[in-house]
Amino acid sequence: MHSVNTPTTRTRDGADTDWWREAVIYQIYPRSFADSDGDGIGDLPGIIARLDHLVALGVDALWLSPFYPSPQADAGYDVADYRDVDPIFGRLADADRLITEAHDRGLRVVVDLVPNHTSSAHAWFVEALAAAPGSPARDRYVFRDGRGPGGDEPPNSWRSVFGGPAWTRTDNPDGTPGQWYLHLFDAGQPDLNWDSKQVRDEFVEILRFWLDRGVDGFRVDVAHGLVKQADLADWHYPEETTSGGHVEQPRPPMWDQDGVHEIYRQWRTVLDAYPGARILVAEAWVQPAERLAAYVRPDEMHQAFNFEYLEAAWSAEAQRTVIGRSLAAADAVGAPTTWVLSNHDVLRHATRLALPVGAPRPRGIGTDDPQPDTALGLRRARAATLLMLALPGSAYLYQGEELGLPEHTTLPDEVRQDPTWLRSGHTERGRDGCRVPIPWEADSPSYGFGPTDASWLPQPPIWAEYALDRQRDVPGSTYEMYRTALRLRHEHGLGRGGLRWMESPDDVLAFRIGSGTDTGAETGGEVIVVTNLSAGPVALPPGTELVHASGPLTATGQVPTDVTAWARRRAR
Ligand code: TEU
Repeated sequence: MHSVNTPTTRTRDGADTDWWREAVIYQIYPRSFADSDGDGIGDLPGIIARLDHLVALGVDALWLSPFYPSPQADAGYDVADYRDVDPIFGRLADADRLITEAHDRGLRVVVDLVPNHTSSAHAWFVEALAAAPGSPARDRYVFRDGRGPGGDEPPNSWRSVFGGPAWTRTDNPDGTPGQWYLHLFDAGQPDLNWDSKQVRDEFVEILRFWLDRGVDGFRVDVAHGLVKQADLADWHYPEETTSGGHVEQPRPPMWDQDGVHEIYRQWRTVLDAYPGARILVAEAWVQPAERLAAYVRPDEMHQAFNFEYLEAAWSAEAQRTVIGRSLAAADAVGAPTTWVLSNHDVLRHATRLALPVGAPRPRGIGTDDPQPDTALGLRRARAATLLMLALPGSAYLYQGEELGLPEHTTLPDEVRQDPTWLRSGHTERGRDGCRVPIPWEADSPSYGFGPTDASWLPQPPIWAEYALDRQRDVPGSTYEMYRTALRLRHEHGLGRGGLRWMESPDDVLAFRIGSGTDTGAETGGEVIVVTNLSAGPVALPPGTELVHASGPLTATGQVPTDVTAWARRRAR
């Protein structure tokens, strides 16, 4: 069994079979990365044209959010055809070219797989609606009769993650009211029935379809949701639908059922039959860390997103606890830990970390909400990033965070597209603010996102300040901070070192990390990481010198509040 302290094994031909154990993986949200044709929606040719950015940044792999044919009821997480590319993003040939061009640059490619639900426009669901109750076509989904007189009430009490009931009633072919179908998300995302052998067989074929095209792995959407408790029992903690299990409550009947693991064991055998190391990454909102670790046992998935880390408060105690617990839980099953601060579902961390510690975390922020302190958020985000990139295991970056992008917190409500806004009856603003197309060039139309001014969500004027061309080669810019961090992380083997905590004041995190082997004064060697979450400056440990920092040190060389410093032992 592997341990996080086991160095990466490289095969003799140079192929890195364990690349994923310490990989930095960059999430591309195709709608918002780069638009080649000027329609205001990003696309695969746009991504290809910008691949060199990822090389310059220094990441190992990219993960693409869904680009498959879809009515876009949930920005592509409603898949109508798992084996093609939506015309708004390009053609299947573009996906092939993207994989090849990424590989040519030494970048691995992970695609998104959405197995919990299809789109309501998927051929299977169209067939199911036309078929009779109890028919094999309906058995691929979760159809039930309603409760109450005339079956007018939903079959159970479950709520959709986006708000409203998790059930929608169908019409019979003759127009009379019919059965209800389950959708844990939008009504346009009917849940599949994973007891169906056809469903299981189909997804194995979908895996092979993309593996044959050369992808290096799959990010598995809602990996904790596929199997439901057989009796579909009522559930009386509605808020629980938005997460994957609270420690204090019984396990919800729709999340983290033991039956999901058999599915991933089967998928693992499918992946292992392919050459190279192809990976499965669980998107599973499951806590505590020990239950999440079950998804990454040696015969299941390779990684699981560490949302407990993402959600941890910006305090030394919370950070120290979550780091320790995450490492222990993953190490117990021989998996690498993962770290993530931002993605397309949460407030960008440059904004989130400015919110008061312990305050409820909104899914989105609007014009009439209190506006977070952008400077404080960025300062903490940079400190958090430099802490994260020093931790052992694999790290996920979300497009635009390398520019220090904040959430767009003043989007007009009329332009919001996240189904959450509508389904919550306009009480939850939803996730549009982290999905705004990113800025490349300050003085170009749509800040270089595309050749025209079009942008499917409006970009705020402050985007000019964050544009890549305003940060490239600018010492101290967020972009250069990321680049240097990724280079040093690689040179010092930070992703694969064992973490050793050091004595430090309560509100300061300090640890040693890295290969520790003597690979020369300029490259390699142990790094000492200090993150100051206390109110005043702290000194670097004696006998060390600064290598990198998330912000300037004080005039006397101390680490100020909300700054992370990387140091090394001073050469004698
Ligand atoms: O998200 C699953 C999910 O449950 C959480 O991300 C979260 O509850 C949600 O974002 C509400 O804030 C995945 C995808 O990442 C997300 O974009 C999709 O909308 C969802 O699945 C449905 O496919």
